[in-house]
Amino acid sequence: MGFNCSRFYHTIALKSDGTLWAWGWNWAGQLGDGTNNTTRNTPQQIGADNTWASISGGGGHTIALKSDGTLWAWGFNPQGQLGDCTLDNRWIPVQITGICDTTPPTTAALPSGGTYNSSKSVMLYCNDGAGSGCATTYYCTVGGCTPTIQYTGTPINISASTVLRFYSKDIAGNSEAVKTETYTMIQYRLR
Ligand SMILES: [Ca+2]
Repeated sequence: MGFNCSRFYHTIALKSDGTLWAWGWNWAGQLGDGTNNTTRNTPQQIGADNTWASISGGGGHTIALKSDGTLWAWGFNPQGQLGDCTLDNRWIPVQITGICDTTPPTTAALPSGGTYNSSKSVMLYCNDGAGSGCATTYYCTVGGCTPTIQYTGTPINISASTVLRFYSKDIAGNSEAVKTETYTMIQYRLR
């Protein structure tokens, strides 16, 4: 178990199982438990991840590394000390990429919508250009739906006329507007 006490009354602990715990004064969200100004007098687990590797507490903020080498920060941020390209206090860990990315990614469906006479396996491709990188793509296949199904890279099988709606988020948290592709299936019969 590793400990790090910051100078301003919050404590961060890393357990040997890779989980992260915090308690103490939380005036700027520095505990990372999603609350602000909620003083905690017992250890709170921060998220559910068990891949935390290293921690450091600042004045009102916390910096941590995961075992995959990614850098995360949260808490007090009026001078940009988190490095997340904002001056907003963060109440949960946010990934610090070193890239100030304010542009949403762009997602394309392949094949695109159209009229087909056989079922299609549709892939979604997210591109974030030189930004922070694509994080998650969501889709749904009922007309007018809100995309909430996480696209995992497995093709979406479209065997009947379908309105596919989808969008992606990048690592910096930018979301693109929901896109729509309409697939019309025509059945041919042998006479
Ligand atoms: Ca971006």
